[in-house]
Amino acid sequence: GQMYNLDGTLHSSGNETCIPTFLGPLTCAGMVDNTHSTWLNNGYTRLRSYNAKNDNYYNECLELLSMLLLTGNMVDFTKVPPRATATITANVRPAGAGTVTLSPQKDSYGVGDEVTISTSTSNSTRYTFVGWEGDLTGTQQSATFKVGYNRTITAVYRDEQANDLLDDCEDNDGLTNLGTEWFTYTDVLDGGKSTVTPLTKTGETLFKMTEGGYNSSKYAVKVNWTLDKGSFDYDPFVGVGFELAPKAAYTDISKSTGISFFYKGTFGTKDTCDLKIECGAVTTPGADFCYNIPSSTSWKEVNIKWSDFKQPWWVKGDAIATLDLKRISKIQWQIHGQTTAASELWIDDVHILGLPIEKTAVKQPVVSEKIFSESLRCVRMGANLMVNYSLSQNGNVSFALYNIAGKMVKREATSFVHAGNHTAQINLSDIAKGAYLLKLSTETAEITQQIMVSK
Ligand SMILES: [Ca+2]
Ligand SMILES: [Ca+2]
Repeated sequence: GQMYNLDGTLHSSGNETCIPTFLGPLTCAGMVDNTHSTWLNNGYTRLRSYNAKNDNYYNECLELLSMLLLTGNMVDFTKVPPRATATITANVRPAGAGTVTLSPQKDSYGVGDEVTISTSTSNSTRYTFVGWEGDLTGTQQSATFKVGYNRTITAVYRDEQANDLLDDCEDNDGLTNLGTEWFTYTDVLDGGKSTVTPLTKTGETLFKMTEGGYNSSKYAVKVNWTLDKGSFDYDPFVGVGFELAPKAAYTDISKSTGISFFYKGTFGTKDTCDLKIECGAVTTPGADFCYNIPSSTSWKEVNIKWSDFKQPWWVKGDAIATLDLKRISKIQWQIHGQTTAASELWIDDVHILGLPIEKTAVKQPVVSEKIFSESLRCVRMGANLMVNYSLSQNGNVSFALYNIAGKMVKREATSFVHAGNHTAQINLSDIAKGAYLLKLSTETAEITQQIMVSK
């Protein structure tokens, strides 16, 4: 079960995924005087953190009711008449994608009235309806409900002409359309024993797509994992994600409004999948803004506004940050939990909504470069790759090209080179299209650079 310290924080022996059964009353107990404001704040913050979780019958409503009753702030219905009317505010996102109709259409509805809400697009070749957001869920374009409270409802559309596709994976490389890498990671460096397949390694092993994507497409991102905490103190984790800029640099995505993608995957009942944004404004480890992704056995689309991302429930004080969209380095799906479950997650058709993404030169008949060291640069000249590099001392130098399976496909003979700047020429005419790693080796150092060869 769940245990609390008397300041409202979780007790170390407590189980943080359990339902917060008596947290509401406990929090109320902190209201006796203002010396217990930390206790009250901790309890309130924790209650709010449960809004996306299925905590069954001890839900937030009961918690809040108990708080209201115990504090005397509960409305006295013998004196105050219950709400008789409510309003419905309807929006469309992105603006201009369509219209929303309420039937009957009124400024104010009587509580208990039945209302049908429906949406249609302004341009069916351009916009696809994704679903309802706010005070209505579901993916049917028409829905009927009974009025009970003021609702704000948004019809969310996907703009098929928006040039914001991050990756549909169809080019079957380990890179996004920004030219940045997909990657995976585990808790092994923290003492955990979790595994993820495929496992990438910066600068060495590229992510590999899997056949069988959303909507009968050819490829998608897929990871398999097992969770095992080993000697790690906290919940074991694995993750998959993409960089927005190479080498953990920050990118400005403030022109965008959110992220959409298709996924399917199942997470154990005690496990969670969070979509996390790595932002330069967050300096406390683990305090990243995140959004909970529920299990789905079939392909499902989600469309999330940046403002829906929240920091974890335990974040307080200096760890509280603002999501600065001008300083984003990566976005990743992290699965963490308490089981040793093995499962899988598929991801496809990722859009950074509203961010203009011009597909990089990866598909053009050139070699796209990615610099891992300032001393190694590649430029395509016809069928040849011109490799510019510099040596700090005289020595023997060799070049080798590896495919993403790690197999050497080409090797240039070792030669003795003096210190300074040099250019080597590697013929690529017999190299098949795809992603490769170029490795420069001396007696004392190795430098690798990822290159894309397109014909
Ligand atoms: Ca790609
Ligand atoms: Ca695909």
